Amino acid sequence: MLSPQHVEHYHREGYVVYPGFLSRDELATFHAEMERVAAGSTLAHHDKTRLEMEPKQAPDGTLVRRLYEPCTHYELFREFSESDKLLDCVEQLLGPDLLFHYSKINMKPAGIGSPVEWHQDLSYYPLTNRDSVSILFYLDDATVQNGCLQVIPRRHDGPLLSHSTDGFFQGKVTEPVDGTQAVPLEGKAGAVIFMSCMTPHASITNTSTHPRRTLILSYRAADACPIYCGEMTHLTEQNVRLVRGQRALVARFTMTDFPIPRYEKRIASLYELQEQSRSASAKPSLATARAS
Ligand SMILES: O=C(O)CCC(=O)C(=O)O
Repeated sequence: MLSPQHVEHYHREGYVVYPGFLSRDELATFHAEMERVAAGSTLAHHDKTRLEMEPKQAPDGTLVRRLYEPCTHYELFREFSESDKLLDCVEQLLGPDLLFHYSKINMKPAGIGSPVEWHQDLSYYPLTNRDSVSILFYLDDATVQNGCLQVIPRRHDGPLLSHSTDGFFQGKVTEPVDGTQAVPLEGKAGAVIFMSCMTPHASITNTSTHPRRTLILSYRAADACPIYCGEMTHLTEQNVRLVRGQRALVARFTMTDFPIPRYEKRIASLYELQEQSRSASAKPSLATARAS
């Protein structure tokens, strides 16, 4: 369970860190399952429906960038997503009626792990209200050098920042971000970060010799309903499931308007979208993230 101080910190700052949530045994089991899932994948030959490879490696390179939807595809992670230990914390933040929304594992391999530019998660999946939390479990010790998460505190109650250029969604903030406000969240393996879907966050390239693997799950209040049924929403909603309480009979609206994420080309992952945007503009906003 979260302490009252944790809950207060989450609502005030837009995030809270809880060290030691996962035991050594849980970490070892997660690592083994991830290795099983990634085994045999190369840049040239891998299952694109299940994982994404780091692009800057030889065709026979085996460095995975992301495992898609572990809590949908693999029993171990699915059970974890429905565990009381985790859902009790989510209920403290979002209330009794909860939907599992999506999950992923970002691998950030040593020496190459791709950067993530500033973004707010809600920009990707507009909902009728903001009661949505992203939960990041560090599966390795995370430091600034291997690309720990960085957040801008106290921005979750404000408006959504612009994530589009010329009307097309870029998957990242497209207005200036004051990187001096960034707080790097270093933590030991097993730590968890609960973060509002409106908190701007980023992480730099992993230039260290240690991987920074992170399991990410998102939950939302049952009455936070999608307000735009684009292709990405359609795909993601197939994995949405009630994990606690009751389904909502009424959608709760707390926003009067919300930008539609319109993709210029086909839908793409965060990494691909941000890469496309960087090559189009050659001006990464990540340069403003704190690197030391
Ligand atoms: O892996 C990270 O550092 C951040 C991940 C993230 O923000 C995302 O995948 O949406």
